[in-house]
This record gives sequence, structure tokens and C-alpha cells, in this order.
Amino acid sequence: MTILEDIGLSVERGDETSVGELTQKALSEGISPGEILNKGLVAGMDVVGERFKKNEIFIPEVLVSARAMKEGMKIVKPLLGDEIAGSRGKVVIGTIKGDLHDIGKNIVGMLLEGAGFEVTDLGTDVTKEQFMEVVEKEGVDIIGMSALLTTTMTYMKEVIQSVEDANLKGKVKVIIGGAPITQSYAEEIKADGYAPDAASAVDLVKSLLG
Ligand code: B1M
Repeated sequence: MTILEDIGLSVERGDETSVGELTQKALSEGISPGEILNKGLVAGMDVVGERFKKNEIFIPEVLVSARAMKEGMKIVKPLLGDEIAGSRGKVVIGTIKGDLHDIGKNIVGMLLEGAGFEVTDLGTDVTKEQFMEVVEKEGVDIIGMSALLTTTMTYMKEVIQSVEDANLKGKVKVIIGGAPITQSYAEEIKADGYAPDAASAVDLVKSLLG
């Protein structure tokens, strides 16, 4: 087994210490940070995402793996420099205004990061102005909104309206998710996509960014 496969396996196992040690070892052997990220950390997290989607593992295991992956990311991220240009795209995520539920949104963010996307997480209770500020300053490709309350999900429409008002509809894609959200609601408010779970959100982002 190569050291990169070993890193991936340690991510799958959620072995934070081993991920950190192996990442350092790989760097000292001259493997590039980008290769460690894509062929080790992200590859491991891809397997975790797939297993989660198939109900072979559950949220606690995903969280432990994501934490292990972050241990490696912490080491390689500052070294990526220009290689970060190889990132698959920028995503801003947040739980919608009035809503404080963030467990699902955090998993989505971690899996997206694990899949090689640059993620700005605005946290919870996020307003349309906050989303648009990041869109305008950082030039993101995708806005990802999460809602867990039937009373807050309606605000997603207002964010989409702000994207339209800024003439960015189509250029910046909007995806939505959360327990009360459905595909038909996404269509109704003209979101670009809906994902029922975090692993599907990664697939959706990949397909939207082609
Ligand atoms: Co709240 N809560 N809660 N709660 N809470 C629900 C959502 C509720 C269904 C419980 C119930 O009554 N049965 C209900 C909503 C009813 C409704 O609107 N129809 C409810 C309520 C009413 C409330 C309060 C109003 C209660 C009160 O104070 N009276 C209050 C609201 C506070 C606020 O937000 N303003 C409240 C508070 C809380 C806690 C703070 C106690 C806590 C949140 C802690 C936290 O998030 N840090 C909490 C919790 C934990 C829940 C339940 C039990 C679990 C939610 C959760 O984390 N699920 C929930 C009941 C339930 O859903 N069974 C409930 C696990 C998580 C991994 O799943 O978030 O669905 P989920 O995410 C999934 C997918 O949906 C998807 O991927 C994730 C992983 O696969 N996904 C996306 C999520 N976001 C996505 C975004 C995407 C794509 C996919 O693209 C961008």
C-alpha cells in the first residue's frame, strides 16, 4: 500500500493522529501537498461520503472521518500556494436567516471541503446580505443554503431573488437542502439544485460545476 492510500484509509478509519503523522511523512518523502490532498485526504473522504450515502455508516462516523481529514488539511493547506488554483470551485454555505440548526450544514461543508472545494461557511442565521457580500467579494461559484424549519425555508427564495437582482442568476448557482426541503420546493423557488443528504450535495456541486 502506498503512503497516499494509507492516508486515505486513516481518514476512513477516522484516525486523526495517524492522518497527521502520515501527512508529515508524505511531505518529508517529497510528495506534493496537492497530491496528498487529492489522492490521500480527499480520496479517503470520497469513500466515506459514498458509504454514508449507501447507509453503510452514519453521521457520527462521518464526523470522526471529517475531523481526521481536517488534521491533514491543517498541514497541507498553508503549503498549497498556487496549487490551490487546482481547487474544484468556491462554495459559500450557511443556514438561513432565523434558523440555528447547523449539524447537517456542517456535514455538507466538511464533505465539500473533503471533495476539494473551497468552502466559506457563514454559520447560522445568515441573511441575504451576508451571502451576497461573500458572492461579490470572493467570486463564489455556488451558494448552498440549509433550512430545518418550515418557517425559515421560505427565506431561501429571497436569497435567490438577490442573486437575480445582482444579475448573477446562472453564473452563481444556488443549491438548497435540509429536512423540510424537497425537489419540488427547489423547482418552485428556482434554485439550481436540491440534495437530500450531504454526499448527494457533493455530487450535485460537482455536476453543476461540470
Ligand atoms: Co430543532 N427542530 N428546533 N433543534 N431539531 C427540528 C428541525 C424539528 C423537525 C423537530 C420536531 O419538531 N420534530 C422542528 C421543526 C418543525 C418544522 O419546522 N416543521 C424543530 C423545531 C421546532 C425547533 C425549535 C423551534 C424548537 C423550539 O425552540 N421550540 C428551535 C428553533 C431554533 C432556531 O433554529 N431558531 C429548535 C432548536 C433546536 C436545537 C438548538 C435544540 C437543536 C439544533 C442544534 C444544532 O443544529 N446545532 C435542534 C435539533 C438537533 C433538531 C432535530 C432533532 C435534529 C436536526 C439535525 O441536526 N438532524 C430536528 C428533528 C429532526 O430532523 N429529526 C429538529 C441531523 C442532520 C444531520 O440532518 O439537518 O436534516 P439535517 O441534514 C441532512 C440533510 O437534510 C442534508 O444533509 C444533511 C446530512 O445528510 N442537508 C443538506 C442539510 N442541509 C443541506 C444543505 C444542502 C444539501 C443538503 O445544500 C446546501
